[in-house]
Amino acid sequence: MSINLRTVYAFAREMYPKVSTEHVQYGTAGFRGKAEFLDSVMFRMGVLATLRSRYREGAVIGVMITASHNPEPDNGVKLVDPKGEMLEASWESIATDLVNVSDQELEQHVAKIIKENNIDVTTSSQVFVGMDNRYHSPRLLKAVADGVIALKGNVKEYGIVTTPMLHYFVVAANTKEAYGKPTEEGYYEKLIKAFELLRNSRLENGNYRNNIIFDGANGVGARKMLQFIKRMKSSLNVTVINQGIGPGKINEDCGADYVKVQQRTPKSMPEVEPFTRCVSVDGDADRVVYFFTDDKGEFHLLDGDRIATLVAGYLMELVTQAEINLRLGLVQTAYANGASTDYIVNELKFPVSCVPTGVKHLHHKALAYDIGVYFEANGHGTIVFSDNAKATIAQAAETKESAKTLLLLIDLINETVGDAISDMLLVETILNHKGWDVQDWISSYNDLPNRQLKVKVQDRNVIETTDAERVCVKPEGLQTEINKVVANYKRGRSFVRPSGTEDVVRVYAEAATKEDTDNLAYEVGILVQKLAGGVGPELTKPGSAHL
Ligand code: NG1
Ligand code: ZN
Repeated sequence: MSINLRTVYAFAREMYPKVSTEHVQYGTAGFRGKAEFLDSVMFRMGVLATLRSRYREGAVIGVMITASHNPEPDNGVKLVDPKGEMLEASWESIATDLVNVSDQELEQHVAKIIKENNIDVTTSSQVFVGMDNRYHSPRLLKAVADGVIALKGNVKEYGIVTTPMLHYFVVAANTKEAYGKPTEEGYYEKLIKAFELLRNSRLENGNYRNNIIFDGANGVGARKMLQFIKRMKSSLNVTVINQGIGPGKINEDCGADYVKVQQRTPKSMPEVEPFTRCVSVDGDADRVVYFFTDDKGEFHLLDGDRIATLVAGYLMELVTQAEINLRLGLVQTAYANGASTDYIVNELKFPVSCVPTGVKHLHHKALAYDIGVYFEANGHGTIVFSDNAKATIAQAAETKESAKTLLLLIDLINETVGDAISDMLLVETILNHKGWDVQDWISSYNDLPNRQLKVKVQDRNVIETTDAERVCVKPEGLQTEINKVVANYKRGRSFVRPSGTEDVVRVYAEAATKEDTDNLAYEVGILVQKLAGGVGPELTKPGSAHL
């Protein structure tokens, strides 16, 4: 097979011309931005995925089109590596350069990537593409597919799928189906079978009730949950809200990000009994948080930290009962609630590490353990098991019930990436086994009040951080000022970092009381505005009328 790089240029010029010269960067989750500027980015990512597949000797590479929890007008693209991981870091800069060259430079630039990476363009390649249900996603999917075709690669379109489903398909194909069948049906089958065996027809237990409200964020998770319901033998009664069939927009006033950041129920929440278990996922269903309202109407959140501690504690119990020797560890980011870290270290006595934001960092660190549990506070996370862990557990399962349970849990968990639906089924399994309702779950420790703010600045990259983003090294002096402010608050902690997915600086604050937390976040936000080139209106002081 011979390829003609002229074709790439011709496609780009005629069908996917670059309409903006603004520099874009492959960030925490690939490229994101307003959909109307993304056609040329998508086409070029199709080209890159094909090159990467050839570079990896024909292994399947995934391309997911989604802007996750972002508003509806946004879209984005991220590449999935052969083992289901995020694109290797050194290729992120290749992606960034490729997307930023002009149409005229494109042909030569592609030739340069091929040469520098010794890519044999005569070999075959395979790219899997999936998308969320934004109205512009089909158009962008076609652009990715054309990028693959321009380089004579093979493309398989999965249509509307969740991000974790696409990761699963990639791994299933690359393991020659050892991980499962690379089809939508194969995915449902694998998860539902494990879930139903784990229920073992005991649908309710102790305080655990078999009903849940599922907020689908008007995204792809809602559609897929409906498919799960069709296939589950009423092992769980799920009511899906924000299904995406009404006027509601993806992630608008609903979904995991809204519930977590606003710390309130989705706007369209129906009247439910106090203490009803509810979950929210984000637009592409790779994040999940739980919440409930108590008998006084007060909102309570059970976020990624809660899920992580629940899962870690349970896995430890099973490993202990199975009398096997495995290294367990939990990975968090600076956004983890301080109370959760204290609980893990002091109560669970579980090794815990902190890494920079972004799943790739968490996933990577988790691989260092036999059983690595990782979760971001926003509900994105999963559990990875080493080959050694799998072999040890399989052997123990010949005699120990708890090891049998562990084997089923491995099937239920989507190890490739955070998977909202798989994580939810995992939490449901654990709560059922423990006989817990949300009150039992939330009483394991008390979250510190916390608050996030977004601050607009001229150039967010003036902020540089170190120590897993907990310390800001640039602009000079900002950290010293933050330290002074934090010192005034009991149990105060705050840090700032540039977002990798939005053009903002994020401020995180936690403290002993809600009032203190709001004030601390505000004070640090003002420092960012002053010392890091803030633009736009001044932040509103907590307690004032506009808040
Ligand atoms: P940024 O925008 O870099 O903060 C957000 C989340 C990440 C991760 C990515 C990818 C927070 C504070 N940040 O990144 O954890 O999930 O989006 O979707 O939640
Ligand atoms: Zn997402």
